[in-house]
Amino acid sequence: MPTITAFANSPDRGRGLARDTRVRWALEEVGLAYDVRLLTFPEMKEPPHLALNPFGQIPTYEEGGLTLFESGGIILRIAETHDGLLPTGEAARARAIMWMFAAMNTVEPPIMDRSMVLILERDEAWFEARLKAVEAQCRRRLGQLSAHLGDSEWLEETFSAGDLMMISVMQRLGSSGIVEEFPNLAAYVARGEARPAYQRAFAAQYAVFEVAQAKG
Ligand code: GTB
Repeated sequence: MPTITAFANSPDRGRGLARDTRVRWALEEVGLAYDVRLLTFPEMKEPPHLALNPFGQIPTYEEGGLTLFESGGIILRIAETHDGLLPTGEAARARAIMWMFAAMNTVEPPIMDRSMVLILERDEAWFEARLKAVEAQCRRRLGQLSAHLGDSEWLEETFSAGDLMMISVMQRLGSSGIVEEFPNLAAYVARGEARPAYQRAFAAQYAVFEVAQAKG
């Protein structure tokens, strides 16, 4: 059974935005049971965890003698070693992997920029102008994605790790209302979130938040 790491006390307060959720979702999609090792922020910066991830972050993934970090690398490993997240045809498989990279390298950066502006630059004189600029970038990317998706259910013929990653990335826009400006993308995110595997993953990470709350 693989072991993943997650925040003992996630700053997202159980909203499922920390990146262990996407890994949990992938594990649930392929029906692979897993253990979770919860870490405090100080523990993430100590040698035992740095030996797993030199960047001192979660999530990590341990399976037998193999240790991985980076949610994309972990999900690709899960998808490549189990049925359910990548199509069998070579070309379709390559395109599903391409969508994983598109999510992480093309769509996620402006979304992360927006989060960072909101966290780090709120008191700066340029805050409003900068937020407007990064939100314009988010809208540009989502507009392009929306045009591609059209009325399709998923990015390609069948649900894949590419959809899992793309939906996970867009969730970080949260209550900004930006995803809802593109009704087909809002419906796409809702379709992903309605999947039983996602529901189980969300519930599992939420349970961690509830336990942390109870402990105070
Ligand atoms: N590229 C890596 C991956 O995809 O795995 C990035 C991993 C990463 O950013 N990990 C974060 C982390 O460990 C947690 S998920 N941060 C602690 C640190 O760097 O010291 C990112 C995250 C954090 C918080 C929220 N939130 O509060 O809403 C959402 C997402």
